Amino acid sequence: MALGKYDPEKIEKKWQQVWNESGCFEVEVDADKPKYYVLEMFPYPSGKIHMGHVRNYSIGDVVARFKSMQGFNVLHPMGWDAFGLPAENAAIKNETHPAEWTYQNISEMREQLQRLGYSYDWRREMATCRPEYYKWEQKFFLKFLEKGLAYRKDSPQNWCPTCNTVLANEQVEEGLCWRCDSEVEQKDMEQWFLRITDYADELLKDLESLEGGWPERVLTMQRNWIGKSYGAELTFQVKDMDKTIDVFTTRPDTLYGATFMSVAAEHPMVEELIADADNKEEIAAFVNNIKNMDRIKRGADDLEKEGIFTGKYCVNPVTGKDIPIFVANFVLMGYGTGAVMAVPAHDQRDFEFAKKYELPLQVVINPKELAEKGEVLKVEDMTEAYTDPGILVNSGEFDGTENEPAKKAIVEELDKSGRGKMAVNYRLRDWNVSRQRFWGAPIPVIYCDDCGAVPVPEDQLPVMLPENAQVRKDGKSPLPTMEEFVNCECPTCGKAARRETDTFDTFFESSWYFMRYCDPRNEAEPMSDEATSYWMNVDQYIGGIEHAILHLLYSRFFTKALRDCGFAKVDEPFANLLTQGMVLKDGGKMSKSKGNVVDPNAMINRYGADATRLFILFASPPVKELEWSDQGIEGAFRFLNRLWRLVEDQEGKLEPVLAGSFSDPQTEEAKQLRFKEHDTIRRATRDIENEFQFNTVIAAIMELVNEMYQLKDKLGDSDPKALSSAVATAITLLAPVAPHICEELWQVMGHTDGLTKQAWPSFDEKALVKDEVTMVVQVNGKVRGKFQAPNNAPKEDAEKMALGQENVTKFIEGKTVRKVIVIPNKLVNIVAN
Ligand code: ANZ
Ligand code: ZN
Repeated sequence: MALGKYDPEKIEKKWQQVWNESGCFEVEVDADKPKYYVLEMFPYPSGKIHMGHVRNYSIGDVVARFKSMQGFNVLHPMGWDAFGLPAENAAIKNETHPAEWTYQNISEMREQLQRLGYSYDWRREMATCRPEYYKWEQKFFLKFLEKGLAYRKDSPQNWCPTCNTVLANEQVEEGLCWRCDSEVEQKDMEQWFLRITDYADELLKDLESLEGGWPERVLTMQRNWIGKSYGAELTFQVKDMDKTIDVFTTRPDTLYGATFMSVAAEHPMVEELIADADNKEEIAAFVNNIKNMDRIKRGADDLEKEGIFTGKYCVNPVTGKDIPIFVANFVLMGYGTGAVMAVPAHDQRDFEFAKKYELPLQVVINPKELAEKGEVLKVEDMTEAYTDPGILVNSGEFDGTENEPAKKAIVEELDKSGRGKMAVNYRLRDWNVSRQRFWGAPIPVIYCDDCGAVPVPEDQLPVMLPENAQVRKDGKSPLPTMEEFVNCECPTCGKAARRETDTFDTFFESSWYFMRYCDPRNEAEPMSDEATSYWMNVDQYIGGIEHAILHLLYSRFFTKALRDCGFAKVDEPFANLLTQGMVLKDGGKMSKSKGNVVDPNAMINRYGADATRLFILFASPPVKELEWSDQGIEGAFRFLNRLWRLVEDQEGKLEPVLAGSFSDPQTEEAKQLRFKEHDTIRRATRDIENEFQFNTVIAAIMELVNEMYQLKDKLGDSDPKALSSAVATAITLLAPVAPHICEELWQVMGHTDGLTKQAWPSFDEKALVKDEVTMVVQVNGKVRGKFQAPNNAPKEDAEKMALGQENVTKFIEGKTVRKVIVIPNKLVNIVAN
């Protein structure tokens, strides 16, 4: 029976069904087998997969299939990050329930992923919006409360008075609400926080253990986000008041140069400070204005520095001078103490501020170059702050010391009178997990007039999100108006009470899903120790760089917090991280808003899943950007056809041998093919193991296929298995990339067992040693000829052969050979005169 034309649709469906029925990707804990956990960041069920998904999941699939062929017990799960705002907005638009929209999208996307033939253990699939999943988050939260890792705090939030909701910083555009353009206010709200700052040090320190496994730039981003600063807290006396103000500074060495103080608009002292100012109203209005500014902008470097004098002074503890206290827009309450000792000569923000408000500058750090010449930096010469190291000047007893040691010395001096101590500060803030949204996991708390905030008792979990909720046109969460949800009994005193109507930030769900995958159907606990201690941590995590900070940091935090709450014995979630490059089209990012999206479905319809996968993996290494090209996918499709025709042409002649099995070549052609075959195995293995460079793996396989085309008709009957072995090798190596066609061709060869469980072939060193090599002859350093010599011929033999060359005799006639230098397998240089 002729093989016929390559018809991807037919064979892809066929093999997907075979895999599915055989359950070949379903895995269980198996203590006798080494495990490998490969995970791609799970998708938000937006409705359709895009090329970015295809790239992410194709990379993961090759890793999974490759590791499985290498003998690992491979866990490769998939699921849905199913809570979130888009579902709510879509539901408002279509007048449906967010659940309906979400489940519909999930089923469409699942089908698309299945068409691509990914090797997922689908039994482990989960959607985070299901109570079977989020009930464990509610349980974690109760445990966090018990441990003091979760707490409630009043804090200023972006608030839109028209939409009646809190907005994320990203949803505030130039001070206006992204939806209705109303002016955003800062409103103090009680919110639930997780104490991620308790883990700041461990989160920072453990980044060292990820060195080598994570991209350096992600480690740096995490380090910066945690932002550990070493410095000091210094106390300033307020003039004419029985009050002090503490500042956090990283530069206590500049204390003698502090000529004013800047405090945040939210600083608790502001009201008192301005209480008897003549222009109190003006100051209050200014302060209010700052409070309503977008907090992101307030922290930006290019912010126009603004401030106002409070009317009060404090005393510089070392100079004894009175210095004015300002409220300044760039000082943030959430960092340090919310007050800054301003050193305009050595801090750029203070410099700009001082210039604007004509405040005095005092140089206290002198550049070494000037100090050596006996000069001192002059304020008149400065166009910007001098922020580099130097020698202290105008600093009393500390004059002449280098600024680094002066930091400690000055703080020690102040410490004697209780006015200063060394301090560490983190940029990292506790994580606000409250959202005034409907489509999220309910926070399991009940409010009682008498008992306050009471945790929902564990036996009442899960607190279910009502399925009959009617989303509201105005975008507000329907939860607060649903009596049947809100009204409840206080678990402590039994009085009528109200349920919390905020839901968790959706980052909650993605912070532990990788653990639940280890044991997704466990109804007794979130995950068993047995499962997590076998499968965790994730050996290879793959996803976009956009998650470099938040998702990865929250996941690391959760892993540690869950460990400390006794849920799993894991310290770090992801041993290795690969951030895949973006998919581009015509040089720009492929995205809906740009209108340059290539629909994966259309590509699968036209060329098949294998060609789509092959193109994506061939076009560039995983970490680099990938430029979409129509010719590229056509090329991939052509190559698969070429492989198909090679097998078709040999149908009936091929034998069901394993990759690399042919070993005893009788002819030159067979030897040559065997060499290529083993060289391909060598290169493929090396390149996959080196950052998963599938593109060069595929290039090597293409070369092998070319070689087979060259040699197939020249191979004699003396080497009946030579071609079969090489075909088996090409198919086996290509299987992780283009699994359907390879399975089909494997079967055509006569194999009856599937390709998915075949071992990854190993190469034979001996096959890579060529019998003959070409050597160059030089006379006095000039190339005079070439000759064939046996591989690794002894030096004397090579020398003899070189001297016997006709060309060479011509050049040394009448001369004396003084010296012969032989570089084995390469070159013979004859020195003669
Ligand atoms: C005096 C000084 C002199 C400073 C100097 C710097 C240079 P990092 O490194 O980010 O920790 N600062 C402290 N609290 C602040 C707040 N709430 N809002 C805005 N700025 C604040 O930065 C620490 C420095 O940032 C501190 O050291 C303080 O200014 C300022 F030549 O104190 B410094
Ligand atoms: Zn009560």
